Amino acid sequence: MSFSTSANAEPVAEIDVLVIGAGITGIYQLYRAREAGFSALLLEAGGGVGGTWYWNRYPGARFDSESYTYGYLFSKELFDEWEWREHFAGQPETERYLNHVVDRFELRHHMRFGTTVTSAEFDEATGTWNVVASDGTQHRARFLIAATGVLSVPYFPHVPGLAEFVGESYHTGLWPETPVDFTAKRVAVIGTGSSGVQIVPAVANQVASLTVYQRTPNWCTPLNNAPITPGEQAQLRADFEAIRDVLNTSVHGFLHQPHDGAAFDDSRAERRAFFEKMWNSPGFMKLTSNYTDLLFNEAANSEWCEFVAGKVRSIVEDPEMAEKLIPKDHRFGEKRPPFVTGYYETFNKPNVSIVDLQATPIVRVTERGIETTDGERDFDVIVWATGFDFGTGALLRMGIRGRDGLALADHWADGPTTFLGVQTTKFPNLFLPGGPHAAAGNNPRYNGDQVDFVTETLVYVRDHGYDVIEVTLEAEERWCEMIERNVALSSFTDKSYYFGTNIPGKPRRYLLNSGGRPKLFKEIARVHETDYKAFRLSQSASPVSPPRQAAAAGER
Ligand code: NA7
Repeated sequence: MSFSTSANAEPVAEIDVLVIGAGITGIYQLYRAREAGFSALLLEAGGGVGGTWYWNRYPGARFDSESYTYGYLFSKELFDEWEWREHFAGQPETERYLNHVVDRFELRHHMRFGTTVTSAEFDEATGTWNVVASDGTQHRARFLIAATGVLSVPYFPHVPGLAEFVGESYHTGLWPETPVDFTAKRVAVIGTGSSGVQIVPAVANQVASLTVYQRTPNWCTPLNNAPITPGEQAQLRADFEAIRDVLNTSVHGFLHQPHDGAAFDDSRAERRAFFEKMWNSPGFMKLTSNYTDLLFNEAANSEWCEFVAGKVRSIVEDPEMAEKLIPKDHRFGEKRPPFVTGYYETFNKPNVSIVDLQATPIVRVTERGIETTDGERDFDVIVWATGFDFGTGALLRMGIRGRDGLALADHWADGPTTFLGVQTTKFPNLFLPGGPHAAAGNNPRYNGDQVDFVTETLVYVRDHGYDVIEVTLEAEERWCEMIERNVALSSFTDKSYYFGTNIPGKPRRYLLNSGGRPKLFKEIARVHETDYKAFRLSQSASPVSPPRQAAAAGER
């Protein structure tokens, strides 16, 4: 890294690659950029490594992808030496793992924590990004890689009186490093998405009372977690190459084998037995290995829903409570299904109650608690498990400006436009792995594909003597049309936050990659076959540093 002086005499750190975010994607991107010979620095708003797995440290936070399918696959040594303790690791184990990775590959030295990016502006003359951070540091980067994650801006609903509550108040996605003591406290949890249904059973035994404020119940099914036995550990190590091959190529990025039959190929009794098997299967298998037509055949879906509803009724002793916990407004797969451990059982405890916000909506938060249309309840702790500004939240809050000072927030006023979820027009040298249009399955696998592609792209630019790369409008439009076209093939509807519909005023746009991994692979292959025709490559007018391996410089 070299240092020069800016107009206002602040030192400016110059760097090839500036990564924003020390989550699973950013860590891998930093590793790959350095391995490819770039000088690289990573800025992270949090006090430590982990991203999602740093901020979401609430009790009960846990993977619902199998641990060894979520972790990195780029190093057999790493895979061999890290022993996940559970098939679905809890947040503390994941945070330890990511810290281990950072230290093992000597990345910490290239990271700055507690550093929020406040502005990032593209300088046309030099083809670089000028980045200012909350600690007053300035950085000039050839390539800016925002690995800021999709679930990194917590959403607090606009409830009157939010700031008036004098007790403790937390959002699951902004959980403090100092553990929260729930002992003998009166606790409210608002929200019953994946986070809410994880924290409820995790704190129920400690609290004096637990009141769950539910607007919409979800189709929760058991996670079926278990410790990884020594025999399984040995098998995982022995199978590393095969596991990596499956995870690097499978449509969803899971190891799960798809089922080969449709629901009504089976008799009713066979379906019942198969659903029982699914109920007892680990995590996402209920989606990835269920009947092939489960998500799109209404009769099959409703039979599965009826099966799950029956399970809820058999677990929850109070029939009225059970009915409240059974979704009535959406089928399985319309929203991202949560996976639970002891969630329904929690409602059999005498100190746990539920407030149905559809019957009695929240009126305001008061000094002492929460007022709904049926009265006020007092609390010591309120937990907001109310979700996130998914996909674009962080990217639109960093003051990113591209060509001609164009703000990303204006460029994406109607929703994100990308090519491969990796670049957007008018923002040269900016890359967005793990952002909108990225995933449609096990996130680290998709985001890892993007990081690999970004890295080989940076190498291509460098090795061909260019220093500016920008996706063409044509390529971006092709990708966006593909996303729109394939939304019909997705089981998610706009009841899901994947459309941004949980945030008032946010444009309704599909924020995942609706074409899935095969489309990503296909387009990446096309980029290679056409020698990067999807991008405009050029050399800036006043390059800051000469290209390292000048070859075919010039505009194209
Ligand atoms: P989610 O899945 O977006 O869940 C948010 C929950 O908060 C959901 O139950 C919402 O009810 C509820 N919510 C949101 N706004 C309100 C208001 N105004 N009043 C009451 N309840 C409200 O977020 P999570 O953090 O649970 O999970 C996010 C992802 O993290 C998850 O999918 C995994 O990928 C990991 P609604 O359903 O909108 O009626």
